[in-house]
Parts: sequence; C-alpha cells; structure tokens
Amino acid sequence: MSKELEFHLKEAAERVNIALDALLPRPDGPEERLMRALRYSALDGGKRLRPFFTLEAGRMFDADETALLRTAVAIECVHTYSLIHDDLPCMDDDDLRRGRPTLHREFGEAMALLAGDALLTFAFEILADPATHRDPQMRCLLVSGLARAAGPLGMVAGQAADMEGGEISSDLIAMTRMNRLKTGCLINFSVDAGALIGIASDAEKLSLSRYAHDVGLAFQMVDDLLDAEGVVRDTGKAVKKDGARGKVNFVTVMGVEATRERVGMLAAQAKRHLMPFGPRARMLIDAVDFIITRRY
Ligand code: GRG
Repeated sequence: MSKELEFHLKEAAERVNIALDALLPRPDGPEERLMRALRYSALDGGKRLRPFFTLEAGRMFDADETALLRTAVAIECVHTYSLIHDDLPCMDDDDLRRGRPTLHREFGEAMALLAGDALLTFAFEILADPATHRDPQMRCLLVSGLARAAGPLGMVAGQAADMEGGEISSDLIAMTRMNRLKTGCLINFSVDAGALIGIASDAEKLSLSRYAHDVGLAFQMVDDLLDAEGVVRDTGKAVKKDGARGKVNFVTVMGVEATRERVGMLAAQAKRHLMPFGPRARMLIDAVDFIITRRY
C-alpha cells in the first residue's frame, strides 16, 4: 500500500471515529446498555472503507467536508447494523467480528437486534439533519439514495437471497446479482454520495458509479478468497465458513484461480473508469490495489 493511501485510509478512519463518538448518544441514561452496545459495535475497529470512498470521491470535486463526513458516518452506521444483524443466530450465527466477540455474544440477542435497528435509523436522522447539508433537496437525495442502497431492492434483498441459499445454487449469474445487492449497493452509494455532494457532472457520476460497481464485486470476491484462504488472526472473523456450511460463493463455484483472475480483471476495469479524472483520482485508484491484496 502506498504511504499516501495508508495516510488517507487512517485519516478517514480517525475522522469517522471522532464524529461517531460525538454523534452517538452517551451511555449514561436509563438505556445505558443500549448505548454501550451501539458504541461497542460502531466505535471499535473496521477498515472504514465506505467512509473513505465517500470522502475521497467528494474531494475530487472539492465538496463540503462536513457534508461528506456526516454522510460517511451515516453509511458506516448502516454498514455496522448490517454486520450486527448478519452475525445473529438467526442469520450467520457468528461469534467473532472485527477480532472481538460479536455483539449478541457480548450483550445478548435482543440488545444486538435493537442496536442494529438503532444504527440503521440513526443513519437517516444524521442525513436528514440540516447540519449535514444546508440544501433540503440534497438531504432528500442522500436519504433516498441510502434507503435504496440498503433497503428491499438493495442490501436487504441481497441478504434475503443469500439466506435462501439453495435457490442460488451454483448459478454464477444469480450469485453475482446477490452479491451485487448484498455488498455492492452500499459500496456504490458510498462513492455516488461523494459525487452527489460534490455536484459532479452526469458523466463524472457515471464513471465513478461504474468504478464502484467493479470495486464492489472485486471486494466481495476477495472476501470469498479470504474465507477460503485467510487466517482468523488477520480477518478478525471466522474463516472457512462457507465451505463448512455448504454455502456457495465465488470461490466454491469458480475455484481460487478463476476467482483471482476475475478480481484482476475487475480491478483493471475499475481503474480504467477513472482515467478521465487523471491524477485527481489517485487515491481511488490506489484503493483498488489495497482492496484486492487485503488480508483482512
Ligand atoms: C443483515 C440486512 C442485512 C444485511 C447483511 C453486509 C451483509 C449483509 C452481510 C455481511 C456478511 C459479509 C461478511 C459480507 C461480505 C462483504 C462484507 C460486507 C464484509 C465486511 O465488510 P468490511 O470488510 O468490514 O468492510 P469492516 O469490519 O472492515 O467494516
């Protein structure tokens, strides 16, 4: 990873952590346990990749930093909610997340469910707040964009398709669609939101959206490679789960080599989408290499 990318990733993570800490309710009222549960999940760990995308995409157009940061925080809240719910016994039933016990292992199932609900709704409260953007129309676009990415035609649809498992079997097209919805939509919105806040042109928005599409798919394929070949010490979550549970993923269907090859193709294609931006897109281009070589 280039020193510059390392700096920008770290900076995005630090800024998001500080903003989240300031925005999340303090654990000192009657619902103290709920607030502690929110903070347990939201504040510690995570690559903060989605916020990085929003901040960097927006910076290409000199977008307002407060709007970018608050939007990035909202997106991270939705991402964290999805991880909490995905780990629940009724879904993937996982014990480890970001190198620590999952939220339901630490706080119980009911509290984990509620903390996920709270983070999801809190995200929209943040976006709808005039502090995020002075223009109400922009706030509406951000709210509806995030809702579409996370909702019944986006991430939730992908998760439902994943849960149905058997229906997808080893059909590569259906599996690509499922992953596009489950993981890709939110990654897409992370990039799109930066372009939206930065008032990018339609052509610029399209190029960035295509970049995000390919990056999102490559990201998921790498996740499947990590499930097959990664180690818990690096990933901070259980590995070799899909094979053991008889779940299909890109690696179980195509094998390691073909998956790697596709990741390489998607990465090259993602970078090509950014060519019109020249050096302005350097961080987003470097991020592709980080995503495809990551070990966590
Ligand atoms: C429960 C509605 C609902 C959706 C869950 C995102 C998701 C859908 C499930 C997570 C399962 C999973 C491991 C998907 C693979 C891709 C992915 C989202 C990995 C985790 O994202 P990272 O690597 O996580 O960015 P960190 O911890 O770095 O934030």
